[in-house]
Amino acid sequence: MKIKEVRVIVSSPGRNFVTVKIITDTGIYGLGDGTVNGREMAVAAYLEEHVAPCLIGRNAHDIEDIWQYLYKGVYWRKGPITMAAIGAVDMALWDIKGKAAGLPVYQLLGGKSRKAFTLYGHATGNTVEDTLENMAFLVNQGFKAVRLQSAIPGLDGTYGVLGDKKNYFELQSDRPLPPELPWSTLKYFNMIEELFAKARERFGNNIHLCHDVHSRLTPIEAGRLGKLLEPYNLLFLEDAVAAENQESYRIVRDHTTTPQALGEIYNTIWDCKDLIQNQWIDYIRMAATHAGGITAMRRIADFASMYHVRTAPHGAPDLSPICHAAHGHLNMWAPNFGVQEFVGFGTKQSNEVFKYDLKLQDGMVSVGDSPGLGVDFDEQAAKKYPYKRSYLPVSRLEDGTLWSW
Ligand code: GCO
Ligand code: MG
Repeated sequence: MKIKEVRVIVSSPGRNFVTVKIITDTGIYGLGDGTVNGREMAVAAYLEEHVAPCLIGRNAHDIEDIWQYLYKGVYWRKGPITMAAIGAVDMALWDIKGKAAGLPVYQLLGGKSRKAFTLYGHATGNTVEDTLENMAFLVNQGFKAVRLQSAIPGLDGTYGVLGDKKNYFELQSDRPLPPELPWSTLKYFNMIEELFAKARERFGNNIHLCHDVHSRLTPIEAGRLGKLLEPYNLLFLEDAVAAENQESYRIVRDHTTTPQALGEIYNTIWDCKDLIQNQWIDYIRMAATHAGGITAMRRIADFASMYHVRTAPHGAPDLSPICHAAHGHLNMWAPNFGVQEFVGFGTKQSNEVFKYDLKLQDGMVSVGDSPGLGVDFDEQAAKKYPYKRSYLPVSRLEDGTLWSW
């Protein structure tokens, strides 16, 4: 089954997505997601100019060989753009293999390990009360785990919480340049305990709670935060510290029993190797798009399972429904699956463009039996939504110092 054509489509049905369509000489095609938020055109150029010509004529069944060819074979390993390009191609090839076999991808991975997979939804708000109201909305729908984020009093704008009624900064667009948001660790510490204390008071102990710090703390501050939140029994604290230096997590681990989750910006298994091997983290949050596809995610999950680390794939709306579907298949299979982040399958606009075979019920998702990834992409509909330049915000301390986002 030879690869005949590789199409790269950048569209913006609500937000930008990079979609790869690999067409074979049998007529079977596969779809992949290569979206890197705020750097979409770099992936598109990488794919069109450097990757697509090398794929034409290859056997679409040779997923592993193509993966190695695009990773080792280019000399320049790793990096978000390279790995997103590999991720998109890899997903599309698994989609093709599944369609050719007449089987959903989770069957090719080894079959179902569970009936459905558990989600954590997002509750955010401008006040603790608002956040808890949004949490009530999710709890009433049957969600078993919720991530809580609340605006920080005294700071104008907080990560994941917008004043202008849109729920998430990820849905912003039409901004000429990156917006800037202030950060104060002191003010953050002054509010954070109340959020979790009130959530436990109102919703009791039978629901999982998570929180994303977005890499704003130093290791010792993260240790302190973990300790402060221990009474509220979090499922995990996410991205407490930026961990280019994986050793930092030894300090966090030494100071708290609050479980740690990490990995949404990682590209390869090497980025999380020490964290996993030393058992400094509990959940690995890498995404199929950014980590190099299903082939890489499978390897990472197996490696993590040796060290009691579970998977919790990134599920932000800046991944396209194709990546969410890839996670669905991985989550059905992975024996060490933990939880899946969920911010909806898509918007009204993106649902015009992407189709997927996933069913949400009671805070869990089941994956249908469609062959391959069970996704489709309407190229005509996508044409209505051309690419729009868009950026993530930048974070600064109140004195203007650039801070981790
Ligand atoms: C999450 C993430 C997102 C990211 C976004 C960046 O946990 O869902 O932190 O909110 O910030 O995906 O592009
Ligand atoms: Mg995050």
